[in-house]
Amino acid sequence: MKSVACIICLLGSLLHEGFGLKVQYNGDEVLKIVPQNAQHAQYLQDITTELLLDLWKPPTPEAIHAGGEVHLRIPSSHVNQIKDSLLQYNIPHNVLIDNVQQLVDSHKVNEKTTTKVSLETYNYTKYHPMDEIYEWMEQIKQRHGDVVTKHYLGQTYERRSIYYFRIGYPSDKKKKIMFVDCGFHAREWISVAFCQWFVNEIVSTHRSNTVLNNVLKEVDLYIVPIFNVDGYIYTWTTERLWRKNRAPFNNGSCYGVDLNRNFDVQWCTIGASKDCNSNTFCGPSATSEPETKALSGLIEAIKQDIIFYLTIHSYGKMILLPYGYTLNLSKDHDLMMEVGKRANAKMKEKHNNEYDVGASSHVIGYFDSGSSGDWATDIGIKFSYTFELRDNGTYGFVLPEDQIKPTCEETTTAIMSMVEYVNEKYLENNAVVIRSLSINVLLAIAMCLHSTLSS
Ligand code: 0X9
Ligand code: ZN
Ligand code: ZN
Repeated sequence: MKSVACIICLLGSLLHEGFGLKVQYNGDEVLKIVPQNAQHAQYLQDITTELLLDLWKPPTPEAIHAGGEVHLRIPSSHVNQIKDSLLQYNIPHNVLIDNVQQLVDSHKVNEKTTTKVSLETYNYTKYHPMDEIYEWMEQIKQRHGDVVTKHYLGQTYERRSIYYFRIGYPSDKKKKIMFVDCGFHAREWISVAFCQWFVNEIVSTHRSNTVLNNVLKEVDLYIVPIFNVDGYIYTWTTERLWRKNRAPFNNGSCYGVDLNRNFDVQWCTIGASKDCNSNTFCGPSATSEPETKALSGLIEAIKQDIIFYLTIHSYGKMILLPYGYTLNLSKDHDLMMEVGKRANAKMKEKHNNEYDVGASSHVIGYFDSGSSGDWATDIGIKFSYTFELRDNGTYGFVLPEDQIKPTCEETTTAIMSMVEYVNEKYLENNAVVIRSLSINVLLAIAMCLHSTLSS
């Protein structure tokens, strides 16, 4: 009798815990390590490859080099051994996170919500599970039909729907487009939180904000709030630190393509892996993944109208320009730097926080190929930026919820400066330009008067 009760109890707790499949990070540490020479770098590459360790920065072992910061999660079982070798080889290091599980657990407060999602009470300073985000998208569409339409982008590997919003006022003329996507990498939760924040910001201010009001007459914002739906769900149910999608390979012996290595641009030539165990697995071929097919299909179809392509990641506090696959600069690099630096300066005014702005291969410390940002540039989209939001590694992918608000505020400020740029340079019916014109005219008159009077 006792054993029956015990089994029932066990079954119950298994059900409650999602069959107890959740990967635990008890006692795991994230170390910041700075290899001083080639041997140090080699040692770090060897252990990450052999032990299949979870690299947080750079995302791929080949990219570890002397002088470059390495952020590495070490399972509790290996912490002492690895710290000992680091000391023995004199490799400088310190602890960024001393118990990953503890940090992960601090975010799980609202995991099981029974209350129905309502826009009035939706908390934009919390991370939300996928079912709530689906419900939120539906409600945004219903409530804000005056500016928002919701569209089907395509299907994930596990056959879930990916959606995007088109935000703008109806117009007879062909509209320009600013495209924003979030949630490429599953564990980068702040990215997904940002897109929700940003959409909310637009639907709540589009009438009162004159620039936005003006821009939305001639420009549509396309926003994909969450691209890698399967991966994101997996980070909630099973493995918080998952990065890729959930496509199986080699008869299910390994899973997941890095969606930011799967685009058809210099595919898998550098900074990507052909090994499906790797966090930067580029997939069996370019655009092999249904997610990649869906996004590149939509963007291809509207690319003549897209002025800005923005893709939101974390972490590292960077605004990255193409390219990741070469040190060469893109043809509009100087102009893009100007616009990027301006966004950064505006952002600094918000919370006195600055990001690094520059070509990806020059700034991030590693190469990559097959990224959506580089692909967008090479199909002819003029402004393509990859944002890496907060932080710099203190919490890394497990950014505490109290940083959602400041992060989203500063990022909104940065992107709004790009919206202002579009307003200034690309719109026919532009209030600010007209006003600045008349200021110039006034100035000219004043100068004429001045010179006539003083002569
Ligand atoms: O490596 C990546 O995919 C991105 N960093 S992350 O830590 N979020 O994974 C950066 C991609 C930037 N590359 C280009 N713009 N080419
Ligand atoms: Zn509205
Ligand atoms: Zn990312």
